[in-house]
Amino acid sequence: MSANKTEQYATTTLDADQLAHSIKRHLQQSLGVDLEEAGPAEYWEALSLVVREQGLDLIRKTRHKERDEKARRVYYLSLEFLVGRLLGNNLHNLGIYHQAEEAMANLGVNLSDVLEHETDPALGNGGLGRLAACFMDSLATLDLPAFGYGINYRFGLFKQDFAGGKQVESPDAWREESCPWGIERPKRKQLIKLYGRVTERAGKAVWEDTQEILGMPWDVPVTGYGTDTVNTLRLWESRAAEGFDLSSFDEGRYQESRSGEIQAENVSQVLYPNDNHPAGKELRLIQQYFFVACSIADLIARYKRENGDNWDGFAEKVAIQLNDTHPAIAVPELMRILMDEEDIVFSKALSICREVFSYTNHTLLPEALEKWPQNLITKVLPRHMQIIHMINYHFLHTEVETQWPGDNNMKRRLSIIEEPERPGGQQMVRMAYLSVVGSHKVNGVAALHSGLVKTTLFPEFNELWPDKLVNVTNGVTPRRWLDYCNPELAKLIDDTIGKDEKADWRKDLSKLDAINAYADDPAFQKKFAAIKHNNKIRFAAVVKELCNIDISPDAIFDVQIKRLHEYKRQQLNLLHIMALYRRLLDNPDLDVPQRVFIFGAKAAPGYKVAKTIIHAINRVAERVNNDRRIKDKLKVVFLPNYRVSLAEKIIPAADVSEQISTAGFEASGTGNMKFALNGALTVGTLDGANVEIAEEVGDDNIFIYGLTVEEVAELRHRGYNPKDVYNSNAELKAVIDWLASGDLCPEEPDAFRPLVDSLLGGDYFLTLVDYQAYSDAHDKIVETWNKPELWWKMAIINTASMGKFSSDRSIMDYAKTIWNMA
Ligand code: GPQ
Repeated sequence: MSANKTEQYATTTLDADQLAHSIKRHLQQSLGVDLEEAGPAEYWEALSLVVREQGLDLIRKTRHKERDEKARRVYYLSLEFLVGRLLGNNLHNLGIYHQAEEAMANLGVNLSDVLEHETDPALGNGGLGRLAACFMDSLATLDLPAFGYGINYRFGLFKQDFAGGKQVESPDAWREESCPWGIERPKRKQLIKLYGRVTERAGKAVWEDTQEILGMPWDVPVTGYGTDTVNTLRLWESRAAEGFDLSSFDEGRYQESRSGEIQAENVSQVLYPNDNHPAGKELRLIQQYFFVACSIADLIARYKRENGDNWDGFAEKVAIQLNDTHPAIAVPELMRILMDEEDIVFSKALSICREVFSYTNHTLLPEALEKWPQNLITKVLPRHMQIIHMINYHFLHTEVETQWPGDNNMKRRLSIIEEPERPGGQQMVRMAYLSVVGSHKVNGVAALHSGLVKTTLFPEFNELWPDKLVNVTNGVTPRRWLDYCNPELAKLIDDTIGKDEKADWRKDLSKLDAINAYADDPAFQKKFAAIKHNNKIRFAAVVKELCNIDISPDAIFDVQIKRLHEYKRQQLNLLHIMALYRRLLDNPDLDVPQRVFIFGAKAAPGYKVAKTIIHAINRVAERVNNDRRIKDKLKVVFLPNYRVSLAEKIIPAADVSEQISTAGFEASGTGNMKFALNGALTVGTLDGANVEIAEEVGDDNIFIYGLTVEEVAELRHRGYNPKDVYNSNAELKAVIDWLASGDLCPEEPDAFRPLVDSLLGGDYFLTLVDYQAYSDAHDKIVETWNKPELWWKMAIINTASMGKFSSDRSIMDYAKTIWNMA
């Protein structure tokens, strides 16, 4: 897999002079800008074009190498790739960051100012999309042949602002600010079909009277660190299949003539802004099928170019990973092509599918498991609905029947088609079941989660196919999430453990373990703490600029950044902040360290309670930040428009990482890994990958609190009334009453009602139950903060113990246990 030393690290040999020359050339010849006119934005674009050239050159070489080697390729199908800014990351990966810095300096420009001009491509919602981006980085870094397939949305995730503390959304037309990364590839366009009907001719199914959409691929080069491998992220854009109708153009009905085109273009217009909650809209189903059908046709064409028409070898060359159930329609799509276009019989087609596909589950939330009305699939994809029935029939009447003979109840439970509970209800297609039945492996994303997938989500499947359900714990790329975002810490690590090729933790994160030896070393602690302090100073300037709030770098920076969701429990953090504030009001001279609570979160526009939580946090922030009585001991900051580029600034500056989901709900979490890697201490429940983080750092180096999965189940079984907790905890009662009182939002006294009702009327996410333990955990945090040697020792151990959580390790796990590629 790895080449010799010179090859591995000699990705590109451009020096500063050559770079400066190419930058000038692009400024003048690609952008048509004079040197004197160019500002940071133009320099950003010119340098990006230089890097794109390098990327394209290496993509071509990678393609030739792969053709010669004829290895298996993995195709990662995902509706989201939250890649973040690309220029700085690509410069790092290509090994020309410092040369670029020098080239820019020679041109009188500061590279870091230039990098700030890149708009984040927000082609994802949260963890699921960001994971796909980390995986693409690791696949290239590990020299694995891979393509990412997704959608080139015109509008990424909405931009967020606050008005009176409430979330306001606006569209993010990210490409309009220019995006030099994508390269249009008309030669590889695809035509896909929708709607229509299925007839039978000469014993064969014919799908006809369809509408057609054109899929135009845009290729984004994905560089790897310290390697010449550059993979492709191929994002599809929808277009009208035919040009406009000239006769109506002649009649002066231009708008009308283009109406067909506009409909087709709609398909790739917007990313649905829901996280852990499907939208259930027809256009979303069409998006799913559109990108799946384009991708499958594209990969089959590539297979045929390289291997000819022999389907027997297909599964040896192709592995397809389904990132959640969003691309699950790929299973009947490949079946359709094999049966209807390639004349392969059903049973053989199904076994090819099962060799090729595998599926990653990212959630246990029942409402997040995708189901589509059978009627809708029949309308949009009539042939696929027939094939789903064929798969289901085979599955129930051979496989389920063999395992549980005559057990109709089991057939009903495992059927891909869910029968309506009430008469008149509709049949629904369970996309998760379709994915399990169509795949050879199904994985959860952390050990605890994968265990629950086996025992609570798919227990019958696990009995039927005991080797099918496996775990692959998530990971994050250490290139972006340590090297790039925290250069001072990266350098301290290099200076401490060396940076020859062998010791490069950037390629083998387990090398960080050597830092454990320095956890007690006062000199090392001093350096480590100084770096954190510098990061906090820089971040405080960002807060000042964005929010006009002064925060002290000497305060504890306590951070919760992630999508807003009740199961993630930002509301628990809020209740505790309100209590801290009241404690300070009761006793303004309380001898406590200064604390800053920092939030970043977008709420799905239709998610009422989530939006109420944002509003409430902002109102509490306003009150707390402007109260002179508490002498700056407490500050609350809610950064608007949280996104990858902000995360890169917040995480290196964090002291405390809030990972406080109700146990059993956060499949893994990946922010938790990024914080610990950058030396923040976690306060968290035994949920998702927190469990494995605790194992790695040791129980003494993490603040674990709250109910476990088992205790949650027990409590639900016993029955739980939130009012009991409310009435028995005076502090908690006081803050909830305060929320409900209207005092924080006098112009709309009922504004926080949805939140209060959710807490007192059921409290499904057990916020109140965990309150006291959470508050106690925070007391322990303060106690530890007051012992700096202990604090920094713990922080260092956290950084040193994160080796397991590199996405390189995750990808090697996939390659070995699922893709059969290593
Ligand atoms: N995740 Cl189902 C999302 O970000 N969006 C989703 O729609 C679903 C899951 C997350 C999940 O909540 C996190 O716990 C994981 O760490 C992440 O996927 C990646 O696996």
